[in-house]
This record gives sequence, C-alpha cells and structure tokens, in this order.
Amino acid sequence: MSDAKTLIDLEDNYGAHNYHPLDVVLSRGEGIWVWDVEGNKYMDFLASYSAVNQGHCHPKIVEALVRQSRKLALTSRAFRNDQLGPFFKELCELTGFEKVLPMNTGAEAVETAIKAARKWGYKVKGVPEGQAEILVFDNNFHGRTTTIVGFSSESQYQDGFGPFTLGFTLLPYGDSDAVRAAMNPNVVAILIEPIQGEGGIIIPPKGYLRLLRELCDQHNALLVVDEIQSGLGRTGKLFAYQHEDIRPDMVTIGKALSGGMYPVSALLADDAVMSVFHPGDHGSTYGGNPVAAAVARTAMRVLLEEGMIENSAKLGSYLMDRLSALDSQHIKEIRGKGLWIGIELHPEAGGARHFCEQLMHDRLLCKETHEHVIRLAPPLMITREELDWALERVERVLATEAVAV
Ligand code: IF1
Repeated sequence: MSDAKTLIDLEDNYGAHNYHPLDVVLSRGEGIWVWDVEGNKYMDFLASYSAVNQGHCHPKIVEALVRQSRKLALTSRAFRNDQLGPFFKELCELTGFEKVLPMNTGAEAVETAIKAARKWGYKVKGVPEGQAEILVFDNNFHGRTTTIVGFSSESQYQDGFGPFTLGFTLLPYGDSDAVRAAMNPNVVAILIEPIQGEGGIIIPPKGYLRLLRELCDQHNALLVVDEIQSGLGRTGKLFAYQHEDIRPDMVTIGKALSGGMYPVSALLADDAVMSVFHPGDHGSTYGGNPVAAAVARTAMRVLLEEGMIENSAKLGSYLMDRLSALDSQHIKEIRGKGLWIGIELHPEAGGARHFCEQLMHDRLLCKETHEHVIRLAPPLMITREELDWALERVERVLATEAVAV
C-alpha cells in the first residue's frame, strides 16, 4: 500500500490540476466516517457536496450495486431493461411528478432541463425560434459545461472557455423587482437553486420562490428548480422548494439520488413538458442503465426507511441552535436549513480554508466555499452524539484568535 506522499505525488504528476484538495488521502468510508491511508479516522462533514446523504458505502446500496452489476450492467436505451420502469414509477411516486428523464451527472440533468424549456417554449408557448430566454441568478452553480458556465457570475468558471451559449439573463438572487422587470414574452423558464450551495448557502427572502411561481404562471413560463445539491433530504424536507409550498414545473436531481455510489441524475416534470421530447431528441449512453436504476431505487428507499429526512430536520435545527449560540469574533453570519449550514466568517478571520485545515487536523473534514464560508453538510444519518463530537471541534476552532493574514 502506498503512503500518502507517494499517492499525492502521483495525483499531482499525472492528473490535471483542476482541483486544490486538502492533503488527506482517503482509502475507506463507512457511514459518516472515512479513514486515510495512514489509518487516521475522520468525520466527513462535506458528504461529497451532498451526494453521500445516506452515508459512505451504505451496505444496502452497495449490495444493489454488486447484485445488479453481476446480472446486467448496461443495455443502452436501444433496448429495455427490468430496472428502469420500476425506478421511474418509484421516483414519480416519491416526488409527485408524472415523468422522469434519466441522465448521469447533475450538469447533464440541467442541460436536459434547458433543452426541455427551450423546446417547450418553441413548440408549445410559441416563442419565435432561436429567441428563447431563460432567467438565471448571480452566484449560481448548475454544473461545468460550457453552456452552464456561460451563465455563471463567477469569472473563474468562464475564464478561457468562451464563446458561450446565448439566451440567458443573469439577475440578482432574491431580487423581486429585477425578476419582474426581466419577464417578457420570450422568457421560457426561470432556473434557480432554492438555496444556493456553492454561492455560500444563500437562502432567498421568504416568499421569493412563491413570487417566481406566480410570475411564471402570469407569463406562461416554466419554473425550473435545481435540487441536485439541496434535494433528497439535505434541508430537512425531500426538496428545498417544499419549504415554500410551491410546485415547480421541472426539478433536476442528482448526487444523493444514488447515495454517492454511482452517477445518477434525472429531470422530473409532468407530461405537458416532458412530451416535447420525441425518440432521438436527447439521451446518453449510460442514462437510465440497469445499475443506475437499481442503485437509485435502493438509495431512495433507505433515505425514507431510515428516517434520514426527518433526522436532517431535527438535528439541523439542533446544529443551528448550537452554532447560533457560539460567541466567536470570526463569525459574520450563520445560514442554513436542515443539515446544510454555512458559517460566513469576517474577512479579518483569514479565510475559511484555514479553519477547514485546522478542522482536518482535528479529524473533521469540511470544505470552504467562496473563500469566507465554512460549509457544514454531514451525511443525514448522523446521530446527535456524532454531531456533538463535530460541534466540539467547530466551537474550539472558531474560539481561536484571528489568523495573522
Ligand atoms: C465540482 C461546486 C457544489 C450543484 C448544483 C448542478 C451541479 C452541482 C446545485 C452539477 C454540482 C458539485 C460539482 C463539483 C463540486 C460541487 C459543487 F463546488 F462545484 F459548486 F456542490 F457546490 N447543480 N456541484 O451543486 O452536478 O455535474 O457535478 O454532477 O464541479 O467541483 P455534477
């Protein structure tokens, strides 16, 4: 078995440098715990950006992966398979949508939503060909394709990757006047994260999603909600949009749809929208494969059977209460819902990465976002005792003196 330094050197010598990871080399995961190659044990408080809501290597999800892989792994969609129909039915029953279009990554699900909204705009709403507009928001994160980064407000995500796809209008997140003013007959959809993850766990003003729903109804446009990170229990409900009691026209899901076991994503919609797709319009080699379907079926089942959504709500409010009681000079604001919390630090604190490095030395793995926010997002099956173990470390690190910058 190679040691950490050898493995880090291999990664750095042979891999593209498109990430700057913490220098912890993991080799095993179980539930909320992961171990590095030296046998050090850590609590995972990132959960792979909410893909591992069900915990690392959940035995039932592993079993579904192994069992299906031994039977039939890939058929392509040129033929049918015995897992896809049941997966579609169970996902529709869980979410209350009529149809599913299965893909692999979150970005692919978002691209599918963009294509669906545009085609619906032209074929159903009657927007002139090539004139479709989609309203999006500052600090969005919807994936890394050139179309998606083309409507990012983060210059680093765009630098060197142009030219970009036309037809997107960036608006300030949470701004009601801006979105009202931007609506026009060519707007086919509004695409929004109900809580912005990478943006720093940004929660829109209460009633904002309802306003978007009303504007879409008034202007015959589609409300598309990206729940790839916020969905499947992360905020204490199945979907984050349910905190505002609205129903979108389309929802993108991914990440925890497979419990971190396999790339599975999907677009959810009713037939009125999904019927714009005809055979040959869209697809992917692995989209809806038997392993993806079998794994996702089990991942959804354990999420519900093991009460992970309720646990996220209950322990999320406990976590928020404990953090809000913290008296630390570094804390500017604490935001979040369920087991998804961002601790925004004052710039004088020296940056959230430094605190994440300190937490790593204390065996807690977190990831900063947007330089000054410590993101907390443990697997949803965490217990209160395990949360206390993490809180003790977070409280200790935030109680330290400011960092000399
Ligand atoms: C990276 C960020 C998080 C997402 C939402 C779509 C996607 C994501 C709301 C695309 C993916 C991942 C991508 C990963 C790190 C992580 C991330 F830091 F990039 F922004 F979570 F916040 N919609 N987010 O959060 O899904 O294609 O990746 O399956 O690119 O480094 P994907």
